Amino acid sequence: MTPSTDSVSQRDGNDHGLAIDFDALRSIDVAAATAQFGHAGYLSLPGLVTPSALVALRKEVERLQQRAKRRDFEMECMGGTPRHMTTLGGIEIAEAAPAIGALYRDPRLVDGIGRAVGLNLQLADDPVERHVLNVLHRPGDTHGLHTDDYPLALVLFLESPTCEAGCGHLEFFDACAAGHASVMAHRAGDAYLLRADKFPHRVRPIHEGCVRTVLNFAYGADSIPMTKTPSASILYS
Ligand SMILES: O=C(O)CCC(=O)C(=O)O
Ligand SMILES: [Fe+2]
Repeated sequence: MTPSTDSVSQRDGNDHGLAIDFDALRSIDVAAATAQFGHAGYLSLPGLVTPSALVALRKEVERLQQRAKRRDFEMECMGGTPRHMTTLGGIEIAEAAPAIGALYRDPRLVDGIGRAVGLNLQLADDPVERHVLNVLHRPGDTHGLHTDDYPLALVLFLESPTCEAGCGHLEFFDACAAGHASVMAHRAGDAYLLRADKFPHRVRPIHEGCVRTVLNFAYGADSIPMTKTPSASILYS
């Protein structure tokens, strides 16, 4: 599937009440950020979700969790890697939490992150994959190694383990530097951008008492062709 062709300026809606830190996006050092993202495939956006947006998003997600589905299986199309998590796909999120859909489309967000990574972004045309909820909450829960279909993932942390064991850390691999893994810790309120179609990534398992809740926003980019896999429809339908 190809990215949607609607232009950012035509998109609706800043009226979602989710005041994430758009100023921080505007004040990013673009040259440094694009260089880092181009090289590492990753850009950290600590504190992008302001304390008030965190409260509001958690309220939305609390409602969504009633609809979320438990998943325990191996994803064949991603090398049989494990999925032990509770998820909700974009169609249900759009229905039950329209504010999250409006934030996903907000030109201040889309243009801000696009500028930071030097890409002209497009909204994902797949309503299932465009914004998803991933919750790790049982001992051993993990989101196993995979790549995404869409090139850019923006991951927003609503809850994140703070234990010493590294539960829920993001691990991603540079396909060009065989075997080199980067490991990143994030706190609630943090966000990151990942070149998710190119850098295989996974979330390390959590143990008893840890909870990790994220929203993942997926975007296409004008210059990057994509290959659709069945993984999102398996995990989020
Ligand atoms: O939870 C994360 O940090 C990564 C999420 C992810 O890889 C995905 O939803 O495709
Ligand atoms: Fe991913």
